[in-house]
Amino acid sequence: MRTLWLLHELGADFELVVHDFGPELRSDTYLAKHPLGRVPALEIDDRVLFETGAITEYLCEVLDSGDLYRAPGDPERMEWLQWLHYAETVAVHGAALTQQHIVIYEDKDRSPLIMKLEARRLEKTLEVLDAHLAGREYLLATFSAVDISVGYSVYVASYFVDLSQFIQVSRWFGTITARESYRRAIPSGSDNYIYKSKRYTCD
Ligand SMILES: N[C@@H](CCC(=O)N[C@@H](CS)C(=O)NCC(=O)O)C(=O)O
Repeated sequence: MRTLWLLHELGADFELVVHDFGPELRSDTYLAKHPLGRVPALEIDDRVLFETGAITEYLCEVLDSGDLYRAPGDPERMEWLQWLHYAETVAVHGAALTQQHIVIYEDKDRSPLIMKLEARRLEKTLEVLDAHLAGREYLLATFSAVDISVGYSVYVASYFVDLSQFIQVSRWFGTITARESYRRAIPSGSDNYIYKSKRYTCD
């Protein structure tokens, strides 16, 4: 979704190939694109690139006309890289919670302790974002690819924590998700859409 959101924002000409989670991702054909059988994988210039952070950086490098990227030498380069990678820090807690609440089917196999711990650690990452966003419209001086990267992670987080407790994050998330590119990237009405509930808690 991060990559899709970015591709729309970049106005790129691309073809989207959707794979169900399951055996298809473990086929030899797909494993040749992504050796862990995960999404996304980007096929570009007759080569394949995996890892969303790298995909974000590469797409910005080759397709952005200047607004979304902060190239080496840009005064905001350091912060751009920081938030690009911070997105992954937030995302791993979302991924762990998705695994606990959704991927593991049986209650007996779930761990309330892990669920609580991961939700709390996720909230800590949002506290940092909330403090940073005070007095700022976006993560950097203007909207950039890192708003998309972190925005996606916050989108996942919203299924596991109450975002309204983070006033600045909620305001910023509202602003970035009002963009047409976001609306085009979010899953809609799909039967195999992973989050069926508005919010998952273990209390
Ligand atoms: N750090 C990787 C994470 C990739 C990843 O774990 N993707 C998940 C979906 S968000 C996936 O494909 N899961 C399927 C699986 O693990 O079988 C990236 O950002 O590309």
